[in-house]
Amino acid sequence: MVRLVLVGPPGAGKGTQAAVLSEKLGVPHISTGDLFRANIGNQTALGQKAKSYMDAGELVPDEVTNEMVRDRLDDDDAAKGFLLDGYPRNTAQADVLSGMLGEKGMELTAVMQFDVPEEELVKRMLERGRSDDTEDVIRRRLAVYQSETAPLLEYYQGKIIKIDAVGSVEEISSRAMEALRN
Ligand code: B4P
Repeated sequence: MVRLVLVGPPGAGKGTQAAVLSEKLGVPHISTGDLFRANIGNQTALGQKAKSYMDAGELVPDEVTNEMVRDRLDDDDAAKGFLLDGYPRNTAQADVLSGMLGEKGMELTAVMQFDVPEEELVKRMLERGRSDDTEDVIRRRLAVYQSETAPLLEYYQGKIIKIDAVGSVEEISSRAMEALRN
């Protein structure tokens, strides 16, 4: 049973690798970014709340994010393990996650850190061109990562598996699978 958290700066390829790894590991891929974008697409109240934050490169408020994840982890398929992509994104969310898992008698297997130099991140996001991939918003998201998300690396000390996430998608997923086996 694998319960994995993927951490890395915006554009590091968390979503790309999560899709591959969830297939290989046979566990659901739970992406807060994708859940928000689906809510925006469906014009739900949650989507309306999230949109202005995402467009500005800020984190969506914790209450909204935590409740959305709690609902998703209550789904039956998450009982067999999961890959959390983009959550938690700060230590307050990590505390909430730890509480949610504790209530279910679960623990994280590991936290996978995707390591990519900043120039490469900016290049990937500008090429992708999602609506929040403009130069100004990218800079803001990178700054938010440094101040809010990077402290998770300390928080999860002892559980971190660091992956060199430069290379082809296949090379990186092989590195990740190899690291998980060890
Ligand atoms: P996310 O949807 O999580 O997006 P991301 O961090 O920008 O991207 P990711 O690392 O998944 O990169 P991807 O695989 O797409 O977040 C978006 C926003 O949602 C946040 O800014 C925030 O507002 C909000 N949000 C999400 N979670 C939240 C939370 N927990 N709390 C509060 N707010 C939250 O890859 C990027 C690009 O690189 C793609 O174009 C891809 O094709 C390319 N790529 C991937 N791998 C590559 C490789 N090996 N080589 C070259 N290119 C590659």
